[in-house]
Amino acid sequence: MGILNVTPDSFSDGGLLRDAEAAVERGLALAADGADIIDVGGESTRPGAEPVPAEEEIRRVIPVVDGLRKHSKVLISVDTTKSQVARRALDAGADIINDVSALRFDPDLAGVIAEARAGLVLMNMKGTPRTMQAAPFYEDLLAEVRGFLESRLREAVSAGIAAESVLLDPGIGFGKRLEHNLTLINRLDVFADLGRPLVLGTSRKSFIGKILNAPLQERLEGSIASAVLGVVRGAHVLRVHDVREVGRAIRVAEAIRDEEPEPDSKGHVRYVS
Ligand code: 8Y4
Repeated sequence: MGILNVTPDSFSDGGLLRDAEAAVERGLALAADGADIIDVGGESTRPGAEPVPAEEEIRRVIPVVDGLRKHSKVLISVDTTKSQVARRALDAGADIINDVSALRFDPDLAGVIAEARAGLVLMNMKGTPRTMQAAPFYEDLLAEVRGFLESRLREAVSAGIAAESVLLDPGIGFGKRLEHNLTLINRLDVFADLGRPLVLGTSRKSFIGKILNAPLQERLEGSIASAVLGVVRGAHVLRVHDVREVGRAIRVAEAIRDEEPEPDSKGHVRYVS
């Protein structure tokens, strides 16, 4: 899943139409680099970010979904928590809603997704983007995140969304400290029995910056390392900026992981993880 930000801070050169055209070009380049899904996002979810009105999010996102749909069959996901944005995006040909609120912010979102028979990513976040990084605390991190995802999956199914259309995501960086992020990546296996594909978003995030003491532009190696570990631990979809580089690393990692193991002299095979 390639990240396509359409917030003004990330893209704008002033003109609305030219912004949208540049974003479509960027999305097509992500697809050419091997992305199976393009994740279009018009609302900044940075810690403390102000909410964006639905009309503004629609102005940013819909022309880009339109343009991508015209030029490519790539799966399109739209990063939104708002039913009005989702409805317009799905009408324009989007396939998946990537909802960082996991259906907690807009009571009409689940119905819109059910009606369209669209895909849905349910992500864990403690609190809201405004509050999530204020001293996040967990009694039992893995049990809490797993329980959250299980209950949000039930909520989606109650609203008429097929379980088979849902993907789950532990929400790296959303109301988590460094150690929480590392534990969630390392213990992705605890989410396997929820029976749904797992999405992992580590690309360029601040936990990498903290480990490497590196600014945003110098986090590629850390992004690749975390993506590879994530896949080894069971991630199915990686939300990334650097599609070509991460994709090539994952191909090598998967070839190694999937090679037939050579038994020892007693005929035994054991992986030490
Ligand atoms: C540099 C670049 C530093 C990006 C921070 C960031 C996820 C997500 C985001 C995720 C799913 C972000 C919309 C935060 N993260 N959706 N969205 N999973 N499903 N920050 O992990 O990329 S936005």
